[in-house]
Order: sequence, then C-alpha cells, then structure tokens
Amino acid sequence: MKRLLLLPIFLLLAGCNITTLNPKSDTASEQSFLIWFSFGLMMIVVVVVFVLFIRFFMKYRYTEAKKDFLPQDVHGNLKLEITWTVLPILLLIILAVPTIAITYDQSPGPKSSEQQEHIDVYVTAQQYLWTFKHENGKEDRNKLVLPAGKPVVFHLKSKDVIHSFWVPALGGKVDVLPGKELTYQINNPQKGSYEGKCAEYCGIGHGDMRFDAEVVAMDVYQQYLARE
Ligand SMILES: [Cu+2]
Repeated sequence: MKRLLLLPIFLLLAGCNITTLNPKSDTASEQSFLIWFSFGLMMIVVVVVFVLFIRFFMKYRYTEAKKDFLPQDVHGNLKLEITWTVLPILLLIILAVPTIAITYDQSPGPKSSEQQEHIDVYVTAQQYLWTFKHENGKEDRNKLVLPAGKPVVFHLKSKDVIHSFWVPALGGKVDVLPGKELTYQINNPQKGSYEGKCAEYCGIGHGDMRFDAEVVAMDVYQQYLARE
C-alpha cells in the first residue's frame, strides 16, 4: 500500500526533465557547476552535522549508570566559539568566489560589451509569442535557430509586459523588459533540439509561450538564414 502511494511521486518526478543539470553550452555548464559546487559544499556540512549529532546522541544518552550524573556548569568555550564562527565564514567565502565571478561574468546588461566574433539575435517577446530576428533580417516565430560553437548575443526586448527568456539546456533565465533592451550571451551551444519557454508569468496564455531552440551546424544555419 505504501509503495502504491509513492507511485504518483515517481511519475511526477519522471516527468520533470531537469535539463539545467544536463548543460549543452559553456554558459549552462558554468551555471550547473555552481549548482553542483554549492550542493557539494552543503553536503559536507550536512554530513559533519549528522555524524556529530549521532555521535553525541550515543555518547550522552540517558542510561541507568548515568542516572544521577549532573554535568558541570561551564561558561563559554573560546576555542569552540571561534571554530563555529570562523568555519561558516570560510565556507561562505569559498562559495562566494566562483559564484560572484561567474555571475558577474554572465550577467545580462543594457548593452553588448562583447568585442569578439559572435552572432546577434534580436528577441522580441509579447503576449504570447516569441519573435527571433537574425542579423540578415530573417525572422521566425517561436523557433530559434542557432549555429553550434559560436557565442550568441541575444538582444532581448518586450512589446508589452515582463517576460523571461529561458532555454534551460543552454543557460539561465533572463527577464525581458518593456522599454529596456537587455543583452545576454550564450557561449558555445552544442548541436541539438531544446525546449525554450517564458519563465515569468505574463498572462492567461503564459503556459503556451514556448519555443523550439535548434542548434545546428554553421552551414545549416546559413541555409536557414537564406531561406525565405
Ligand atoms: Cu510568460
């Protein structure tokens, strides 16, 4: 019976495809590294806490022999207090260094700061549609085609409300704002078909605001651009 109750949970989990942890671009790889890194660090803390917990639990538990034992009164323990103050600070520093470095490096900005060779894609979000315009003027709706292995700079803007541009396999979500263009760079996407979606509730049709992201070889991308 109990196992039967677990079944819906497994079915639900089976349906959640966590592509964020299966990155298909350098940008997404750095982001998933941060997720695993912080998860690993947290697990170290969890293991230490649980080992100490079980150890103390065994050592100090009540027994017949210790029935009349009264622990000695103590006032503070400088060594312990320093340890449990310094250790968390160290952990936070270890966590902060790569997080801040990668976050600042990847943060979307009001202008494109990249000098290197890259592809520009102009993304317009509106209720409930994505339009992708390429450098030669080629436009497509709800279909984003990109060349593999090149840095891509997205110029994101909205026609109405706040949306959020998200292709989980290629990179984290970025808000798409009316009245302010943001740029977001995705480096070295790998060939494949990925799911893209709006990640900011924007109205009744929000759930349908999905698009296909296809990363193809450069020559296939050129052919796509040339197609009417
Ligand atoms: Cu939306």
